[in-house]
Amino acid sequence: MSNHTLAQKIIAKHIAEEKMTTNKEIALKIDYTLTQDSTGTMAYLEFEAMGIPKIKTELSLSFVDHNMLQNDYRNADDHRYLQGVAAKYGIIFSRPGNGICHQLYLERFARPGKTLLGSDSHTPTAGGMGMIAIGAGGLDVAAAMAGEPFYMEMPKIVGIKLIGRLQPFVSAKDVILQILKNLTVKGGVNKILEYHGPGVETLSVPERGTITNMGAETGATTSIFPSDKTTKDFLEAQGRGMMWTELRADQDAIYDEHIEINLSELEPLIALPHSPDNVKKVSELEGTSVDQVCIGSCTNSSLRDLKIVSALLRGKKVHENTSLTVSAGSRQVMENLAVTGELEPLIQSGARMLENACGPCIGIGQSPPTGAVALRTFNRNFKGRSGTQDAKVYLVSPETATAAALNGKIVDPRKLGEFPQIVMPEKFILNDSMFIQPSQCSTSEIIRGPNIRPLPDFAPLPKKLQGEVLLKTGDNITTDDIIPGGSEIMSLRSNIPQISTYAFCHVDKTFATRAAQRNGGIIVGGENYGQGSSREHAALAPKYLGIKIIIAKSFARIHLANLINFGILPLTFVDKKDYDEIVLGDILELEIESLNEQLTIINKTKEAKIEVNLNLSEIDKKQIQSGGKLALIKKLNENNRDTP
Ligand code: MIC
Ligand code: SF4
Repeated sequence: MSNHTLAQKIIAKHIAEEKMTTNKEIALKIDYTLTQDSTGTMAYLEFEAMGIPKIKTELSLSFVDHNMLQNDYRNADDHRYLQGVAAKYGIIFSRPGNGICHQLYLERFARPGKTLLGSDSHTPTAGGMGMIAIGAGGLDVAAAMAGEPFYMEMPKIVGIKLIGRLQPFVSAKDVILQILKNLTVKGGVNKILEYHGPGVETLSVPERGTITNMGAETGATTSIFPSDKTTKDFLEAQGRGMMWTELRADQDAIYDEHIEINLSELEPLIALPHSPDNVKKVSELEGTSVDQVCIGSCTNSSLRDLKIVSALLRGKKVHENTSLTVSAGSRQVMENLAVTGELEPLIQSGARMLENACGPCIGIGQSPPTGAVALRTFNRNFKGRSGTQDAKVYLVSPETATAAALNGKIVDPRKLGEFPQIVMPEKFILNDSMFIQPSQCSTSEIIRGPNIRPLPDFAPLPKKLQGEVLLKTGDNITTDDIIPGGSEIMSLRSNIPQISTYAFCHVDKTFATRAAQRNGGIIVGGENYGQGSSREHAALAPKYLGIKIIIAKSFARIHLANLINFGILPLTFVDKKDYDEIVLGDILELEIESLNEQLTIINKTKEAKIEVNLNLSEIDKKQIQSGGKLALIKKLNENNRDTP
């Protein structure tokens, strides 16, 4: 190999069977997996259904970090179930309060050159450590724990050359906001964003993690940085120096696409409501009153970020009209801040210290007041995700967030004066006591609360499908639109019949009832249908309500895979103009003799034909024909058991 990108090198080492041909399906061997509580309950119910006695990966982790409010027994029951499953199957369990999965993973487990599959769309955070880390639905992660490879389209590799050095008060968040401005929320679909160039060495591992984390918002399969001296130093400071290995692209690596970013020229940036790619300069919005500032989330909650925030707040007070919350990404971050005296300025400034968890990022607490402006260091500002439908959420760096918290309005952080010098520890204070190793467990009993319901069984697709168009959406519909977050609905993640009643509740209140009454139907979508989260509930709930077909202009990667996994046919318009010809209430019919690449839908109401594409790999076809991926895996396992 002499002209390979770093991503290609790691994929080549993990590829099973096929060649690495762009846009062709490949099977990737998965070394590590991670789950979090909100997607984990379903993933483990699926894993249990596979009948495998122990996980087959090198290492699998189960984090509890999303819904931790425990506002009734259901959430607490989910946590207890997850802990029992981890003990039984050999999975490391990260206790509630330990921190956010992606931050913890980067600190304690990420290892250059390995592959990671996680049931969370921000799993690519670990790409900051030179890994191929991919977000997927729970069922794909369960299959990886059972030893199955991960099937995906071989992505194009986009080379992002970084030159120059970030100026004071401009940080990693501004880099990824600039990339989002260029690429938009769908510009990364089926691509890997690979960083290279002299600017790379100016960024620390957590800063790289901010960039790879939010690469997910471009729709990219993953993002990756080289593993260099900076990576080595970080691993050594985490007491894991022996895990380092140097990894970089070949000198003459051939990228499919090129982007160049001059870090020296970047300014503080801000994503406006309601999309992470709606990016402007902070200076253009100066003076806008700000009601709430939230610092944290898997994008910006590292020790580096909170040290800066602490230094900027030292000796100052949060503006009286603005509420500031701070959530550290991990207990390690919290402990290190406490020991160096950097927690105190946060407390004294009036910042409200929240638990080390996702919290407000997914609408669990801190919903802003009616019509409020909130500045958040998070990665998504989809309408209503904060829990307040008419709130205006802006995405910013920790520096810009702090400037707003102090001034009660949007201010270019470069006006805050001298940029503070922070000192990163040569050795982090380490404490792994909140990780429970399976060998530590005295019992491996799995306790299921009454809200944890078995997975529904789904029948294989019939040959003839007919249904009414029950919903027609615009572009970029998010999985938050399909199944919203918030602690109430997230407490139902292990109960498909219940959670299904909330499908599209903020888009069309009548959808779930109409779907149930008509025994299902059809959804029509625009571009990038299903962007955002990996939650497979966004496929499972419509499936449970009887939806068998979704016709869209295009689909987001993880959601597309989830639809196929649960046997919903994802069709795309051959001619996108046909989208305009379908209206709510039309009756559509599709006969499927075989799962061809092009199919014809008959609009019975309009007596018109619509040509649609069905892009399925051979394995996808088998899944759809068997009633979904789980049914197929179960069938294969039974056949194996029957063979002497
Ligand atoms: C998100 O940021 O939307 C989530 C909540 O982390 C989701 C996972 C989930 O829905 O549980 C994600 O990003 O995959
Ligand atoms: Fe948690 Fe928000 Fe990160 Fe999702 S994006 S993992 S909800 S912090």
